[in-house]
Amino acid sequence: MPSEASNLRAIREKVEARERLSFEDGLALEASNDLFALGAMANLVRERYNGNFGYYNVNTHINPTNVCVYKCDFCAFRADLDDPRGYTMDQTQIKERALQARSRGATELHIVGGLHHKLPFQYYVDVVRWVKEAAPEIHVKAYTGVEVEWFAKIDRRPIREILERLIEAGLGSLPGGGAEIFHPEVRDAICGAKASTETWLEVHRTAHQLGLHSNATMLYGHVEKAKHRIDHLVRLRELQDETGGFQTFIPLAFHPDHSRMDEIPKPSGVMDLKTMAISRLMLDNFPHIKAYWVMLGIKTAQVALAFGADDIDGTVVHEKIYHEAGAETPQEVTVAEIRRLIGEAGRIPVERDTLYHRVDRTGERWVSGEHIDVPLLTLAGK
Ligand code: V47
Repeated sequence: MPSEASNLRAIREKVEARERLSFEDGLALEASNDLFALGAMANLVRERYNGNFGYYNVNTHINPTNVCVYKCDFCAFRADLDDPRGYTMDQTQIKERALQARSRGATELHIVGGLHHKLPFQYYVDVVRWVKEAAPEIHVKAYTGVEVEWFAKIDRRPIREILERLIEAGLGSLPGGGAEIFHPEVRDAICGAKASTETWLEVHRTAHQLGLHSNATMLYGHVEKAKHRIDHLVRLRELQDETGGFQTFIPLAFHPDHSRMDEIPKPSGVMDLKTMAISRLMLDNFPHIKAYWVMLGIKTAQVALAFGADDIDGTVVHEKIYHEAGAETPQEVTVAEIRRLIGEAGRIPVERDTLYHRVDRTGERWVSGEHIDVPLLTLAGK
């Protein structure tokens, strides 16, 4: 049996030689508590791909409804149809939110929500249309793979047609939610009713074929084990090999408050940083890894910029999913504060739009500049 240190040494040599890490390598990384060694390896890859840049964007969240047919164990956001907490936004409210985002200079609206028992697919199409009518220049990143599969079910159409109708209405890309943990031992236990792993991957595959980019997430720190996290990353890496359509991976730390798993403690700082680093190392074909400050906390997100992350998301306003689950982060941080945090971490702050173009704010209105190309390397071991 090789010792833990010699295991890590062999992995470091692979990383330095730009070789792909195996499932077993992933497990060895998970078994290590040498946080500095993990961070140093992840940082090597992070800097190879994204140099010294630390990206952020200016965005707003809209959660059009919290009423949801599914009862995922981790969710504190959902409400039943007859729950007094339940809400559904109408055209006026959606447009107001889009105009507010526009006046604050947002380049992106992130739209996700519940799967309402009674709303037709047309409502979700209209949400996109209303936003584009109010703020045509804002990129709409909307609806997780789980929502898209729900639309296909209620509208009795194939996933491809659902996506085509959303694109026609103004959809710009898909967010990464709904992935949770792909392995059936965990998925069936915490959210078995909703879109299967295969369907989630199929929605993203189809989106990529239609020319959309998308993100991917992993919800960690609940009942899953190391092998489930590595399995999750490997499945994403395989789809990315096939399509190349993913932009960013976002590891999401579980927030237990008000959920059906509220007896589970929050993931520790060590787990947050380890998961970030391992994600960067395993997902060698993803251009970006995001430390989503809303869920990690601003301090951990800042440190994560040295553990594989190159992005800390946006100035997020009106986020509900984590805040309902006990996130203590503010609803918003200012651009000045984000830039200061990135700069203090020794990185160069760069504002990007959703599709990773540099944003130029020197004129009266923002404009998207050149695309940030990430030199993804041909892997020797592939
Ligand atoms: O799929 C729900 C997670 C996701 C909890 O694509 C929870 O840029 C922790 O996907 N504790 C939705 N996590 C959010 C999401 C996302 C966030 C930021 C950026 C992007 C992007 C996507 O939130 C859900 C689920 O995995 N979630 N409840 C909770 N209690």
